Amino acid sequence: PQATYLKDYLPPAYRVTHTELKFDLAPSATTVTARLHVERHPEREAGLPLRFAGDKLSLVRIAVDGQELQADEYEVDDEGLTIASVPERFLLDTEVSIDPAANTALEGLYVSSGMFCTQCEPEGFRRITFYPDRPDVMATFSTTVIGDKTEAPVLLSNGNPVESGELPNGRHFVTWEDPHPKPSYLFALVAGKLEKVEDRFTTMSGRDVTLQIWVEPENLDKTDHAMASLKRAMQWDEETYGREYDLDRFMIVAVNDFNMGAMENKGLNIFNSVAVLTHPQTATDAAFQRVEGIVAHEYFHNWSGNRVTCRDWFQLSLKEGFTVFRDQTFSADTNSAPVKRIEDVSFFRTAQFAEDAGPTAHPVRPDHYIEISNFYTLTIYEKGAEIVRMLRHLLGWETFRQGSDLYFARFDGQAVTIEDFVDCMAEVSGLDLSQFMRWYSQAGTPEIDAHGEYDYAKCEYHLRLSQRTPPTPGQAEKLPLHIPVRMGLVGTKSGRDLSLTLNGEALGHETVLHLRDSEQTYVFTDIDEAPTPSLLRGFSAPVYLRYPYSREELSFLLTHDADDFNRWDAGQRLTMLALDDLIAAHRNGVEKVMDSRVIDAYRRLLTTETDDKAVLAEMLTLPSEAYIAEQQPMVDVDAIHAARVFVKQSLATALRDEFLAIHEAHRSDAPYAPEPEQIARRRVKNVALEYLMSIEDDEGVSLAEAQVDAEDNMTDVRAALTMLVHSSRSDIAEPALKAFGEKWAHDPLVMNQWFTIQVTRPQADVLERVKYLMAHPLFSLKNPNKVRALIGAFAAQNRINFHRLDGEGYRLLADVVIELNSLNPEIAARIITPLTRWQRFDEQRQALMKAELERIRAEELSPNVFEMVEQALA
Ligand code: B3K
Ligand code: ZN
Repeated sequence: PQATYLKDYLPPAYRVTHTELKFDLAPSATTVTARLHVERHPEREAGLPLRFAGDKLSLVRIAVDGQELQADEYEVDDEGLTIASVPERFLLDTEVSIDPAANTALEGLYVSSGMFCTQCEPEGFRRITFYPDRPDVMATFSTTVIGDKTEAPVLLSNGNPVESGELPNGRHFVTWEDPHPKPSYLFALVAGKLEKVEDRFTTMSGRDVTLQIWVEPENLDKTDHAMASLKRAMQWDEETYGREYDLDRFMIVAVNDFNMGAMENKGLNIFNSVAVLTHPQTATDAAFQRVEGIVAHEYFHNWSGNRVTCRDWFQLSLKEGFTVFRDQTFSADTNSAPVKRIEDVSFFRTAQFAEDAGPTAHPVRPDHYIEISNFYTLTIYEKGAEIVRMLRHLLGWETFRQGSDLYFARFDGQAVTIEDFVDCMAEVSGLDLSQFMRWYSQAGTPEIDAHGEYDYAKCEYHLRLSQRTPPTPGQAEKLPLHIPVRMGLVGTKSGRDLSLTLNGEALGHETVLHLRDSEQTYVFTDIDEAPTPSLLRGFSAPVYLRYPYSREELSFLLTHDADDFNRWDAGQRLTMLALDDLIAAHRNGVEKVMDSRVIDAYRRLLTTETDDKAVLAEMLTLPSEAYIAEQQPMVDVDAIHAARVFVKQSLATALRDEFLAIHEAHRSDAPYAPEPEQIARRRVKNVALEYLMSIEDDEGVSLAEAQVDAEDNMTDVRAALTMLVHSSRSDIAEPALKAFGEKWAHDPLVMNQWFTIQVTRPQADVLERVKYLMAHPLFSLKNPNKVRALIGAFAAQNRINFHRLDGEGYRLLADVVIELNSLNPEIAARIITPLTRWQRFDEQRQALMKAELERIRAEELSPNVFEMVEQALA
């Protein structure tokens, strides 16, 4: 496979201004007839051959301006169609035949649970028809869908329906017109036995929009939350960004087989069923919140992505980074803002940091790729969002909003670049953002070392910050970045933020330092008591921050920091210091001793009244094994697991009564609602129960046993069932699992949870369970959700067992990768990730993991898996 380079970008030789499609649907032989209005691109020279992409298409007919082409006038190869000579402007007619039923890659047109659906981003449209399948070709679309009246009573595509009718042989058709020019990746078609839930929204200028969620009939009772979320998102985007919806209808469809969470096709968003369906009995609080975030994310793309799109796929973060930032802010405004930030950052520091430190590290704007589908990564999405967030910090909200308005106004209807976006921000603020642009081109997580000194005599506080970004594959040398460091100084006596004066300028109680050099010292004057610095508040930049905090200082910040996020972070740091000691003790075979300061800190948390229960739940949650691993120079999976269990059990033993009391205080009889206050209560309650279950406290076990039968919500049921299955009480766990499995056998989304609960149990016999479940009639490698729920969860969340020293965990994953490589390359290339991180482990595991990667490399590989394996073994 060949790499594509950003530096080689050229506009296309020919573009399409209007696209007329006709689909005659049949599962194994669908005919796609296309009439494309083609013209030479004004920036390219005349007389170039025409080259359109096409993949797995059988060409039936081809004509230019109505004239059938002779065999020597065109050529079709594995990747597309070439016509040596075409007019400046012409109509291209083609007819191709495709096989949706055989499409297990789930790209292009495929069949999922008997219904036809599409996924075109990034390069799936070329599996539908010959086309300049690139985002800088934007056309209006007119699409006629013909299907069987019984098999496909509902026929959907982008835009507005303009005509429909009956056809011979029990068939019918609907014609859709999308007036907004769009790239092919935003095309969508759905046809099947669907039913809808409908609602309305009136936009700020008075447009009456019909909102529809289309699902299989048995899921009609699971759409309320998605609909409510959609309406909130539409309203929020008007109020916050001045963005209004632009069609008369907005549709969401739920499909069972889907590679990602969802897709923002113009006017017809297609969702993975797990990202849209919720019901108190089948979905957890976390699932409700995820649905809200994803519905909003896809909706927000209507402007950040669809109206203004990407010039080429290297600019992917232009739409994804900005849209993730928008959905994060939306969820923060709708729920607890500090908790949303804590959740996002703990995930980021676990998973994106790991990516940025591994062999697949890449810049937010990569300069080359082999398979673009491999670049829908945490770096492009989440680090891209952090960059946009930094811009917001640097500019302030009002100016940032002006920049956003300018961007949408100036580039509406165009396919643009990351520079175009950042230039708008520079223009409205007058800031020089040229150094800032390095965030897009340099991979790797920058490290900031901070040192502080208080000069009693002069009442000065000196803060020295230095930055460095470690080398990453292909990027040995790094330049200093422009880093916003939000900070305050907390008076050690008063416990309050001190007034900051820097270079004679009074800055209030908090400021944003612009770190631009590799080392800078800031002298704060008139500081009349010794402070403890609170740095990088709210995680104001995606960096590692090192500061030699003592445990006393961390305990102090945990109580007094005015920034909730940093208060939480102080707690995490304090626990991490204890964990570090325990990991070392485990490795050296010495007795583990629990740090009493951590116990004291937890006692204070458990016994101090607080309004924000959601923050409390986060504070009580121990860092995950994956998070702890990211903080270690070399990952010792067993020591990390043992140390974390030890901390949990020590806290549970020392604070048993406090946990019981907290559990009791947070129970509630109110009927389930997915609202922040209730969600927080359940979190606190279940976190407390988890501690009690870690020591299999009798009272804790009875509480868990009773909770498994909670009728009205999956949050409590799943939490309790997980605790039981992960404990040694199989006498209770096994019957409960069985009952659960029988009760929910008809609901695939619940059964996926049933798989996850079992494959994440820490017991050593779990691998047999994984294999057994892979043979379960409800499991299938063809369904990405099931692969993630079973294989993905085992490899990512059951670290001690995945990393077994006999290599059986690695072997199992490699076998799955090899099988998926031919079925669904995109999923194969994602699921392989844990194996690519071999450098982080001890020699024995390194050898085992590399051997599995070599075994995969020996297969005939898709470009997706090929690129991952080559990077991992480079
Ligand atoms: N834009 C889609 C990504 C789909 C890519 C699939 N290979 C989802 C999203 O970010 O909204
Ligand atoms: Zn997106």
